[in-house]
Amino acid sequence: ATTVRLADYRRPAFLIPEVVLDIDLQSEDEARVAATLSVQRNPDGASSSSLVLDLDEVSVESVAIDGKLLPPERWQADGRYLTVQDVPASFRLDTVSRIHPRQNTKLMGIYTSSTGFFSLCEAEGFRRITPFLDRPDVMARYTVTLHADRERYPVLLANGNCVAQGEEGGARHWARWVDPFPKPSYLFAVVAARLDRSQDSFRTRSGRNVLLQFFVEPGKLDQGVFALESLKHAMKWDEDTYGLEVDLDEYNIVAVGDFNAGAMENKGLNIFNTKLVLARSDISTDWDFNFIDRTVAHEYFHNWTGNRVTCRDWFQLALKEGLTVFREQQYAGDRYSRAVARIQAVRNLRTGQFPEDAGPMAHPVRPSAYQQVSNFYTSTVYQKGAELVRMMHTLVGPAKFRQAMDLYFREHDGQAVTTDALVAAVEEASGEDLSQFRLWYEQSGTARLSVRDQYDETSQTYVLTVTQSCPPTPGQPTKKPMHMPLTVGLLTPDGRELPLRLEGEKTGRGGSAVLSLRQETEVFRFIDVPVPPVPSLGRNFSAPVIIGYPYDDQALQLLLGYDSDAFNRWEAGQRLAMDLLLRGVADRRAGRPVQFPDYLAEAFGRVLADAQKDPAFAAEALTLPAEIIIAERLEEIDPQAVHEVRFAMRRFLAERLHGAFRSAYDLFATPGPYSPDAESSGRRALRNLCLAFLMDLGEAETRSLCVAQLAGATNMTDAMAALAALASCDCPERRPALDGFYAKWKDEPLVVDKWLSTEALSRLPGTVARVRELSRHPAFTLKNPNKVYALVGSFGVNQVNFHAADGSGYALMVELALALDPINPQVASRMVRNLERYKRYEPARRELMRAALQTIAAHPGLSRETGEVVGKALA
Ligand code: B3K
Ligand code: ZN
Repeated sequence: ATTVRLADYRRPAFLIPEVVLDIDLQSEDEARVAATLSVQRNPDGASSSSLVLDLDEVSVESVAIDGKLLPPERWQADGRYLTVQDVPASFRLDTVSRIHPRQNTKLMGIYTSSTGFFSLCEAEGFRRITPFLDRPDVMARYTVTLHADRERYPVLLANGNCVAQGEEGGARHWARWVDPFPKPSYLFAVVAARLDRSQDSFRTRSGRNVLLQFFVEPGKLDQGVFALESLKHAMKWDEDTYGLEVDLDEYNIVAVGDFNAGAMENKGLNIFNTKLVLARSDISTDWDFNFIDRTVAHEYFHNWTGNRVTCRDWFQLALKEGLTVFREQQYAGDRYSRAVARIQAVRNLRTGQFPEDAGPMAHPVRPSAYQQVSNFYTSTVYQKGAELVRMMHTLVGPAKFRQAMDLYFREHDGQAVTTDALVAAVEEASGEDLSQFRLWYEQSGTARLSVRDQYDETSQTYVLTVTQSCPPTPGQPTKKPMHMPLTVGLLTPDGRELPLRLEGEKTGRGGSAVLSLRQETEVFRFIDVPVPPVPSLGRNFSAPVIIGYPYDDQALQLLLGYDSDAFNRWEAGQRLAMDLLLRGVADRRAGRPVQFPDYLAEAFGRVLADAQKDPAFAAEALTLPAEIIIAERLEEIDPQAVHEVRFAMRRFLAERLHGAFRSAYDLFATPGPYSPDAESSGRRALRNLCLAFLMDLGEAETRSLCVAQLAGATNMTDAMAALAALASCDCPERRPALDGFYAKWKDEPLVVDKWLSTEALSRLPGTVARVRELSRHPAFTLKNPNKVYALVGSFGVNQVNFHAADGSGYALMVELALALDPINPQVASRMVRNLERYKRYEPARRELMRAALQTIAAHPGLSRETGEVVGKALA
């Protein structure tokens, strides 16, 4: 396997400032691509007599320089490169090539979906359209002419503005698009399809009118209304928050059902997976609405953070993704509950990124080597990348951070830069020395903070001692201490917030202090502390680390009830439950009875009793740590034990709080017509959480309630909550509910996905066989990523059934991943990642998982994408 290294980065030998493409979509099977590139030797690059262009599954027919066809001995095309020999310093290169959209099941480059032709180029898909220097530091102005059948593909789109269009002989038509902004090839996009269109407009604060258009499969325009509203919100938010305006006359969004990613920020032509853009209350849940709003905003925010200022190379992916996820999180915090948005982001980090950081694919936010860049669109780059930006924001404060962003755009607009450009801008605008902070981009692994404290009554001082460490990760046996903010508060034993004053400070700091950690061990001495306080550590999750402090249950109950920081109120509840869950797992494995204390039920009961104040927060606070998060805390993972203990705790709470859950279920009914706003979705979240707890007891009365909710639901949130509860309940109502749901929704692909996923997530025995059966169901196909994610992806995170003790879940994963690999290697390698952490499991499962990985590794013709994952896992 070839490894690409950051250390080997060289500036391109040639630049291509202008690209003219003529794409003739002759049939679904074949398109002719004529490219005219203006090529210049790069004065800053290495000198080379031949031009080497990237190429992938493109057949090159002819090559000409300055209008003269080159004889075959002057150029060679192998599977990966087109090499043109003895080229001048500056010239026009014409190539004519053929591509095969319908055979393109990898869905990278130009491919077909039910209504026509679509494209996805990030990261290395443009080379699947035409030979090119397919790297983000080669930026060009594009002029694109598309030709296609007029009847079958009435909509022809590309980046930028449509400058001309017309009819052609033989029932065909054409359109020409010019994108005025130089861009890297990964932001290139085209669409030629039969689509319905709706339009709107946005007036920028400088008074320009921008045409907004939404394109979707015929008959589904009503499902695009929400996304267009989100787009306008996002445009306004970016003006208000960062002073950034949309820079185009026309901004188009296209929805497509076959798509490898969630969405793609192509300049002026965002292409979205239908799952992340189509919304209607009867088929989309509150969660879908929220995710769609954020994703539309995220792709729009990329127009500045990603498109105007882009990445020099793919090691710098977090430059655009970390920053854009951070902006998306700020947007969500402003539009919904700030605390709930933060809690959800942290839960994401803990379920996705922490395990990744503790496994064989662990890599720094700015990786230093990869085999396949597509394997590095990871939770580390996205979620941890956002946490790094957030830490800088916390360290310098919002005003300086905003100045830093202004500076960043002033200095780097139109450039392809490294992650350092952002750090340097923050440093320059704030005067803060971030040299040590840069280690965050280079070191992988989740850091630990071990916090100890001491109170001295006579001197009224309270001393916090914080020691940081970071476990070894692949290629990084030892780590240096990192610079990070630790936001803390101190509470009196009756729950009041103490003013904070560090020794040597003239004035106090109010109730929260941002402590700056740099040394391995740091000591903070607070003075004028009248009582032994309870520390609130890492408020608002100020750094992406694991904080260890010996809290007792009383301290946690105090924080859960009184901390002024909502995130840490939630965190206290999670710690309270986690301590008991871990004790439970230990007891169960030692053959001791698993029991839970009264105070747990009392603490949860108080949250429920208080829920009226903020139902969305209460729903988060009453959600137990996920199985994967509990597993992460164990020396050796026994997923069955984790599941049983967590389930036992749920049943304990459901029994003790039965009446409270039942009355909250009635109390939090949402009156009036459906709306996905924060308040009503919070009420639904809490109500459905009550239903889920009650359903864990499996009583006939609750089952009827659940069946009635499913039958009477006027929105998908309530329907799905009921269906998911029934799917994990061994009862006569179960099968008819699942079958009925499918029968009702079999013509709505996105709802069929929900059904597949619900079946695959069931905790009941028999799920492995059911998933295998569904993989042969007419509603399922390996060719559609959404179907694969719904069935196989959901199954892969099913902690009980994927990890079935007999290895049947692993065997099924091997079977499906190997069938998928030749069709869509990018998606297949993601599925295989469910096996990568086998070393963390108890011996029997460890061996079964290792054997599964070995079977995959030994498979002839395995893709490079999947090969990288299994290779690293088995190393
Ligand atoms: N930039 C795209 C990622 C596409 C990845 C395709 N392999 C989506 C996003 O982060 O906004
Ligand atoms: Zn992104």
